[in-house]
Amino acid sequence: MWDSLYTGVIQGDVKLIARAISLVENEQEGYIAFLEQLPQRAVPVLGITGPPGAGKSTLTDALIGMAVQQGKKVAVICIDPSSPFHFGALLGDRIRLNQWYLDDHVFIRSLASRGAMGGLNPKIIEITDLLKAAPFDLIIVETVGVGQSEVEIAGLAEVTVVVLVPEAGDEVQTMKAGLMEVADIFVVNKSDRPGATIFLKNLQQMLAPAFSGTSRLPLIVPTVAHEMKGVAELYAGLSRKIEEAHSNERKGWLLAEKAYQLLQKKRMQGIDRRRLKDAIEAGIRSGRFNLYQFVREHEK
Ligand SMILES: Nc1nc2c(ncn2[C@@H]2O[C@H](COP(=O)(O)OP(=O)(O)OP(=O)(O)O)[C@@H](O)[C@H]2O)c(=O)[nH]1
Ligand SMILES: [Mg+2]
Repeated sequence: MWDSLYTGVIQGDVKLIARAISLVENEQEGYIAFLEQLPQRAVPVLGITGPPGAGKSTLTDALIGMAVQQGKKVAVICIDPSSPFHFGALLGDRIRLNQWYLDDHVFIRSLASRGAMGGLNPKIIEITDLLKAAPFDLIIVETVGVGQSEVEIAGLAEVTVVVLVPEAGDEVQTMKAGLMEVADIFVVNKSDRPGATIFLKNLQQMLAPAFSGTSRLPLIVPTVAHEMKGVAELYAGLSRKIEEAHSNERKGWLLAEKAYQLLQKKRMQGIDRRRLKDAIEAGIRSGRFNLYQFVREHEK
């Protein structure tokens, strides 16, 4: 079974790619050996994050259009948060990216975010690596910026785009330091809305001192995604950032970050809060519970 999946992935058979993703997601026996066999092609991964409804899917749609026009093949992963404050994401993406579902230059897959912290999908590293073995020229991962996801995306993507909207004024004043560090490009989408010019200026003023003297000053690109305004500029900026990412030391850091996360998951395997609580309660009932002794016994 894995042999035919291997061939299918390499050849870009979308049905077999979809099946391989499901099997990896479900940790089907043999999946690690399968991943180890896959060739690692240097396909850039682009992360798109930002608050709910900022226009990430509309931008993704526009970027797919530009890439396809150049004859490129694109894979898109949409992470649907399973969190209660974001209903209907799946349907929204389906509708907005609809036109691409039947295009053989484009592969689209939705994955659930299963992390308690609103993070990405637990197998997102493995799944993007699987896609890198297939004949795609660009991989886009769209994720709603809640909880940990926007910091996680930066550990996954060569280039991270954070999409903001003018209404986010106050949020940006108190922008999480993490968000500022992860962005290679800030898109100010919905620039047709009132307050866009002031917002843009404030963002520039806020970022400039933070990055003065470094070469990592993020680009700021205003867009009106559904009218394709600014999208060509964004695409050009992206291409430049992707090239930079290939030529600098970021590659080593990215791989280190991935190795760290994979090792962390492996070491934490079988450790589960509910089971810990049950064991602790049993210990308390027996009248001999000591936290440090408990931890030492569970280290192995
Ligand atoms: N006025 C205006 N509306 C826009 C713009 N870009 C997108 N929209 C609209 O904003 C809404 C949300 O767009 P999406 O692309 O689904 O946003 P998203 O960030 O992918 O949303 P989630 O995935 O649900 O978080 C849609 O109704 C879009 O048509 C823009 O530049 N200006
Ligand atoms: Mg979306």
